[in-house]
Amino acid sequence: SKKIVTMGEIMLRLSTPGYLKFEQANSFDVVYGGGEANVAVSAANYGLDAYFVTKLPKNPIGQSAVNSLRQFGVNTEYIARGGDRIGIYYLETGASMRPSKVVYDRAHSAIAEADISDFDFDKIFEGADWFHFSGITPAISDKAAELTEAALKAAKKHGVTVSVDLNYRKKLWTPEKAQKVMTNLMQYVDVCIGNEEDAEKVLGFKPGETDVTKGELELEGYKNIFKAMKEKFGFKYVATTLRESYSASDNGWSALIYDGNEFYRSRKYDIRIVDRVGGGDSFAGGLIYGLVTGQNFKDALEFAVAASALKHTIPGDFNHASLDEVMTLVKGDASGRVQ
Ligand code: KDG
Repeated sequence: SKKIVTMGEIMLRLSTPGYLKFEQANSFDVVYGGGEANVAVSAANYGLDAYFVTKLPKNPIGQSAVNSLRQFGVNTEYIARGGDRIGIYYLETGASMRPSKVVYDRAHSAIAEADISDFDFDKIFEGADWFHFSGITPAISDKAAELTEAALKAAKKHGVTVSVDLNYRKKLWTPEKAQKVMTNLMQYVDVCIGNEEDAEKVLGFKPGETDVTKGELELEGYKNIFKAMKEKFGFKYVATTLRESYSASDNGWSALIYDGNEFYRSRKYDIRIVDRVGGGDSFAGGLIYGLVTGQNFKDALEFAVAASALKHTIPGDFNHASLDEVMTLVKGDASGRVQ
């Protein structure tokens, strides 16, 4: 089976039960999650050999985070142990016209302070088929940005295909800093995933004259940006999810991919959101699965968007949808409407 490596931060997630606001809650629900960890769980769920690389403190909370990955079949043998703390994020789930809220408490986490020497990248990428990272990891600290570049160099040395989810996080860095760090990292990337905001904030691509805010016009804007991105960085594929927000809980959900020749838009699902955190990661995980197992890019996109539509119905960052469940949705009723 294919060896997939992802690297980043996994955090303790403390979310208010149900739809309680932070100010009302007397308890939190516990899960673990983080952009690239979520992608590793998706890959493992589909039967790929998924490895997650990070550093976690040598205490019972660090161990719980490791266990949460193992529970879903992610290989944790490359996780370094040590450092002071695990990152935490607090989540209040939105509903109707009330948006979700995220509060980070993650400065100086073990992975943000990790050294390149904590990892044996030659071993990690030996026999690997795919490496995935996101714009979150280089944003957590300058050291983590250096670590990301070291991983990317090793991945390329071993002939590994690389994907990125640009994943702009305004609470972690400014567009100026993001562009400085991420533009340099794009030389290692084969498959680039990012929405319009990511393309602008992380890479500085503006849609130009086109109004990208609505419907088909939005697609025109994406076409301009994707062409420019592919020209500048030579990506093999550029892809994004397309969210139409009817409310905080009801969205239209589809995706777009460009191979340098053709733009392909997936079918659209109407989704009722139970938990949207990890929605983008489940899309990345699905796209990686499709492409690494030899599906053509259109089928891979349909797989990814179906996987990600399902994630929105599942509480927690990880996508627990199985290969069968995703395939059933891909082959079945196009609406996928939740009544
Ligand atoms: O993509 C989902 C992530 O946003 C979530 O898992 C938390 O990693 C996280 C982050 O930095 O926001």
